[in-house]
Amino acid sequence: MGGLDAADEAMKALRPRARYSITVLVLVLAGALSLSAHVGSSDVYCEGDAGPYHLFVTVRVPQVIPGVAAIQIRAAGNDVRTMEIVPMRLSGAGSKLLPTPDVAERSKEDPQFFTGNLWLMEDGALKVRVTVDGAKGKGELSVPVPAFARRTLKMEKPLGGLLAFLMMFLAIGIIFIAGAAVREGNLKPGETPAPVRVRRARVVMAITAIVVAGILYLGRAWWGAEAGNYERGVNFYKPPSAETQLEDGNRLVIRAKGQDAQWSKSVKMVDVIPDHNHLMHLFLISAPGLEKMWHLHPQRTADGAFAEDLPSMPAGRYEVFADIVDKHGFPWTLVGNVELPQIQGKALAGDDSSWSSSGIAAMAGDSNVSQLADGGRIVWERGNGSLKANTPMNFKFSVQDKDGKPAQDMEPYMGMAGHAEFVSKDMSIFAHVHPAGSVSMAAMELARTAHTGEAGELQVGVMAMGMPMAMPTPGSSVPAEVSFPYGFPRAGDYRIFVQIKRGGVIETGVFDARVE
Ligand SMILES: [Cu+2]
Repeated sequence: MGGLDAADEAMKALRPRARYSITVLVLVLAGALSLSAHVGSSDVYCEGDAGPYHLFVTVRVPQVIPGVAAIQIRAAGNDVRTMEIVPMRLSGAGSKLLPTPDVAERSKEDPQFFTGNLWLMEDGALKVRVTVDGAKGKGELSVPVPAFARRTLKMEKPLGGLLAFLMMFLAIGIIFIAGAAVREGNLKPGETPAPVRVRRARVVMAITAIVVAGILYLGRAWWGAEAGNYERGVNFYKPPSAETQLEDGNRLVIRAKGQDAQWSKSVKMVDVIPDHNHLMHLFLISAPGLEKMWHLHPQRTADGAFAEDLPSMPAGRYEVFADIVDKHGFPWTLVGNVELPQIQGKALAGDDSSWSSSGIAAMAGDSNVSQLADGGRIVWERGNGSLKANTPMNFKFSVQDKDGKPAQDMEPYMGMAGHAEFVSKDMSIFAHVHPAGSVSMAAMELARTAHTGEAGELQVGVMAMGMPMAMPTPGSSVPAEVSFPYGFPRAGDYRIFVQIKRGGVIETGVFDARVE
């Protein structure tokens, strides 16, 4: 492994050293509300196999780090005896050291449902390792968790008041104690202190007061520095901006710019690793209205930017979401927008795809059928209940041919049965999700190889080719039903783009969802 590298050092520098001050802030946290980051979607939803046991794992990532992550695990079968959970670094030295795992508690009402709380002490690319023991022996599943502080919690007024009062009480108390010690320290009971002692006591009290004031001043500066550090950490993990530039009429160049100056030193574009076949997944979504969408795969340029020769596109304003995964397995989504003129470009090729509305332009509130160009359709098996925010769900879609029968010509698209993008109407939430969940496939692969030891070092080349377990290999038959584990981070209107491949053609189904 060769120890920590420069990027790790830079990340460390951002991390507050004293955990205590932050811990106090954590304790003040009452009722975590969830906002911000895949973009706006920080909870982790993952479906996978721990050996013979099929699990649906939800990790509610805390808003502050260190903080407590709530873990919920549903086992598909009822043959699980015990379940243990433990947080670790995704890869590198920390991924091989084993802290003592916690036992996940089985729900009394629902014996297939397990919950637990884990302290996440560090930010960055972590994973939660789930170990299952049961009727079919042992199994293990590692779920990548991007951990980062999303905001600084303000101290509540009553607690602040109480702490200020205690501080003043101690500060003034120590001055009087010092004075009393000098004045009356070795007097016999009932004796009055000599005037010289009284005078000396006053001098000592004055000196103590100056020292105490000095300590308070330094303490305040220390607290300020810690808070500043923490604040920089929060900025560090905010979605970086995608700075775009159009060259030669149709070449879109994208540069990443972090919200913190340290970001570009830590996350180097030359180190970005491929995630399901591509270094970058670029989404251009027409704004407002989400009536058109392009899913493209720009190439990295020699100077650390990414560039794509755009296909023909109408003029307009587009929101830019560009997914990359850094070398630690941490997923970043660059966010921006661009005003494009009418583009005369090449035809779509390879894994690139696009969708534009024909008829169902406006977001419909709720919909469950999406017509495809060849007469087939995709149906969202959404059930009758209303959609609730922050609820783990399995989004099931069945693909039908023009006769309404399950499609027989399904093929893997970038190694998987499907890709889904969940986008809120105001585009403040964007999540690119797969049948294995909201985690990046590259991180999933890092997590897997790190614990089996089968790769040892990060074998980026192998990872680019080797498909993780959730990916069917080309040639194998892909079922006509695809599902995505996910949960909407908050109430509102969403558009879901479901992308599959049939008979060599990439098709996009579009669904609207109103979430309560
Ligand atoms: Cu994808």
